[in-house]
Amino acid sequence: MKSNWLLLIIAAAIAMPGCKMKNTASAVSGDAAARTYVAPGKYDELYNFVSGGFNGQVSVYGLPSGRLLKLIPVFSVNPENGYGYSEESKPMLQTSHGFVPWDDQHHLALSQTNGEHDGRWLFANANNSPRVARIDLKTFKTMEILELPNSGGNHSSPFLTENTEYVIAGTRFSIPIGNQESALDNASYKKNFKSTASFIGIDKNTGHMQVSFQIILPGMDLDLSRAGKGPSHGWFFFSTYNTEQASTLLEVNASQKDKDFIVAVNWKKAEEYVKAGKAKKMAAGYYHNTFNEETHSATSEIIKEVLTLDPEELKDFVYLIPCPKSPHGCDVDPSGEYIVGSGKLAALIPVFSYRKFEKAIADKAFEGEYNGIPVVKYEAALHGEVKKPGLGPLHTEFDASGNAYTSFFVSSEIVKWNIKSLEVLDRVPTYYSIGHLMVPGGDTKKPYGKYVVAYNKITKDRYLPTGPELAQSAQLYAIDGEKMQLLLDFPTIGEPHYAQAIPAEKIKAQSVKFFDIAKNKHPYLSAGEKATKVVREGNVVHVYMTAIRSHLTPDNIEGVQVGDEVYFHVTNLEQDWDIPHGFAVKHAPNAELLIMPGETNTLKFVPAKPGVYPFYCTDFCSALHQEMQGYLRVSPKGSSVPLKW
Ligand code: K7E
Ligand code: RUQ
Ligand code: CUA
Repeated sequence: MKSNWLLLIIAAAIAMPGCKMKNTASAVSGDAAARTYVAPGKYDELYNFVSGGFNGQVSVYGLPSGRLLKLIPVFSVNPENGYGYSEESKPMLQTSHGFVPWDDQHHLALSQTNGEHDGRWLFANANNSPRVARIDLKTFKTMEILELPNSGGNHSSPFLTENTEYVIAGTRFSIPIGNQESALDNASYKKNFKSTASFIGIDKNTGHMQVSFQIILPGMDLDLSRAGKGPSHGWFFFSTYNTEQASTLLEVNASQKDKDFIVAVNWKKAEEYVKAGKAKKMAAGYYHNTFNEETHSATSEIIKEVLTLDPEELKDFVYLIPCPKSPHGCDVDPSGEYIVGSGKLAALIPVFSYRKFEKAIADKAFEGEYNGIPVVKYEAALHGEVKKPGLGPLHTEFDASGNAYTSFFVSSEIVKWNIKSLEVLDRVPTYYSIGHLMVPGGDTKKPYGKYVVAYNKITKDRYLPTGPELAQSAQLYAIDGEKMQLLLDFPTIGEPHYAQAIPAEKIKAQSVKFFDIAKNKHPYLSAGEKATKVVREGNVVHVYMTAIRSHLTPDNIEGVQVGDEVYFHVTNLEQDWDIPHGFAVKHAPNAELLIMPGETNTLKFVPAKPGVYPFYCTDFCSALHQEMQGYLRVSPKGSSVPLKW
């Protein structure tokens, strides 16, 4: 019965009038449904973490079902769980330019040990206000956000080294260092504008981030990057565009050169320079925000300086490899030997060999210098070119059998090719216009293979129409056969760029179910109902409140006056999985709180008018959920009504 039903759907799709892409339905074969169907109550095989683009958040899907499991707020506020609204989470979004509750989130990186995903942390970049975040995969919570100094746009980020020694972040927009004002002509650009590559050291045990050093590069735009691995461990590769160093990127201006560069950085050598005291201290002022697991609260620290390295002075640790026309993706294969550049305007894909590159440096096979940095001869570092693969190559991922998968924006397809032979093996259309693509584990030494997911820029007619504004889209393809096979479409939250996926086993067992209230060190904790109270300190009122099925304590509060700063510190006393309580106060603009079992969260409210303000639990938690409510009496300023609860 089930398969007949499916055939009907497929037949209907083919017959659909106005279905412009004839391939759409025929590209899906009969077993696609069986391969993506995860029965109710069954778990998916993989977690898929997907960047949210200009939504600023990260979403988590199950694969192969494409089911949305969770939205993790990172660089955007999220009313659903109070991120960015609660007093505890607000410091996470502080920057040297104030509270920035939005960003453009492009890339994700799962932490690695020995070149394999270890399931500990997920790093995310903010492109606009340069920041890097760390999400803990035990709680799926954003635990840390580090602002980056001397960065004009944190696009080439976060990409990490084989053992998560560093998370690397490269500037997309060159800017004058220190961000002083400058005229915007080509001469000023060449003189004042620089790009930076930040090497963010990661603490092995805690995951804590700090800017270990920055490399100040000439004013070209760093676009994407990857760390070397295996033989190329110790190196890091960035793609660049606008090596003309033009202040305007009108095509004539910035793409006049036949080739831009891949920037190869020997970070082991950079480390030595830093150890030898050769880095320069530069004044800075950037935010480092961390969420403390014991107090369940975030704090901000301002860091005053940064160490910088200049490759025009310190030699032999930065080299350039010519790469045809406006390279975008810069990807290293699982063996660590091949580096794939993707020129957006090039009709071929150059593949470089690490061994040849190494030899070229040893032999000084340079074609010249660029701003004092040696440029290796193209042919000397080249393994070969994939000829006429498609139009507009963007990104490349790898399987475990020596094949590469490249996304082509202009021709809207995924092309599979062999890394050694450079032969094109297969191509499938994407609906429509793919940006990134992802093979689970495709950036590691051991790809899990099996699927490739396309993250598309244009959705058009793929789903029921929802007016001019449509959800963005991902597509799942099987790659375990000789030919790629389209299995599934699923909508995404925000614009998906890069994504990561990891087998569920690596995360599932360690997932925290609730917080141990005995370990809660929040300064305004109420460890039980007896500990609840209301305390006035001048015009600040602290309400120590508890929530447990099915009441809030205290539930009637009097003696608060107009203009008081009222802080409701609500502790969820439950010690059971999936029993959160919510909290909202009538007219309080700070959205709501969602308090997990064992946690304390704070909502700030400054009443502007006298009256009676109901408050209540917003999350349906028990049969008597509706009864979880209370009243706040607000009297005029100077009133003699005493504090009472
Ligand atoms: Cu190609 Cu920002 Cu990674 Cu998007 S970038 S597609
Ligand atoms: S109540 S179950 Cu408002 Cu009907 Cu929600
Ligand atoms: Cu607590 Cu609803």
